[in-house]
Amino acid sequence: MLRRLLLATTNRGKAEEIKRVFIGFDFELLLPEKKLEVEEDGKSFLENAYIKARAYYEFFQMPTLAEDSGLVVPSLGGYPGIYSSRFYSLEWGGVERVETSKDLANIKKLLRLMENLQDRRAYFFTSVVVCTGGAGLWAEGRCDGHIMHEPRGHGGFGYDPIFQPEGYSKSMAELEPEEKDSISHRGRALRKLMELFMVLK
Ligand code: ITT
Repeated sequence: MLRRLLLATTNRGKAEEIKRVFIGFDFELLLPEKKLEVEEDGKSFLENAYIKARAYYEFFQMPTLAEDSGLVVPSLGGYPGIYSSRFYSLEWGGVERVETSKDLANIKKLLRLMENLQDRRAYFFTSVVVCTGGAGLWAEGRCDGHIMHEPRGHGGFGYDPIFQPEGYSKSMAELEPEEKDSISHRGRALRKLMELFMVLK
């Protein structure tokens, strides 16, 4: 049975990665025809993923998958964290002007704030939620690594050019797409979700 799932995201990088992990499984993934203005005012990735999934489910009335993710840097007190996509615009750490793209402004701000930091450990985290109204499923994934001193590579999106995954001498943006999926927070969370789908089939 082919199951339809709405992907509640406006981030193309995310959507591509989610679609890749679903290849070979019996799902038809749909993107929303309309972007909803959802206030992501939760205090955790999980809360925000649920807020998005619920809002899209209620509007489109179909099973919806949403995810909330970000980069956590413990030596910066957990920032950018749940503010990862709009880190450049936060008063915290000083507002960074967007010259070419928001992703680059985020990277520039993070490198500026970490210029003199020895402890460069960081991790990507994601919470994925599937909402069907009366019930939901969720899974989480994490990918550990370090923040590099300058950007490298052109793959992926967001902070990938400055994130060096543990055990690699390349940035996340230098990995092949399937290689990123095999170790990424998103790939890990989605594979756990698949296990749940299989068990509950
Ligand atoms: P939607 O809410 O529409 O899904 P968004 O980009 O606003 O899109 P989030 O609020 O979850 O989504 O923010 C995620 C941000 O975290 C994203 O914009 C990147 O800056 C960063 N991020 C998440 N996963 C990443 C990855 O795999 N590689 C690099 N950066 C990532």
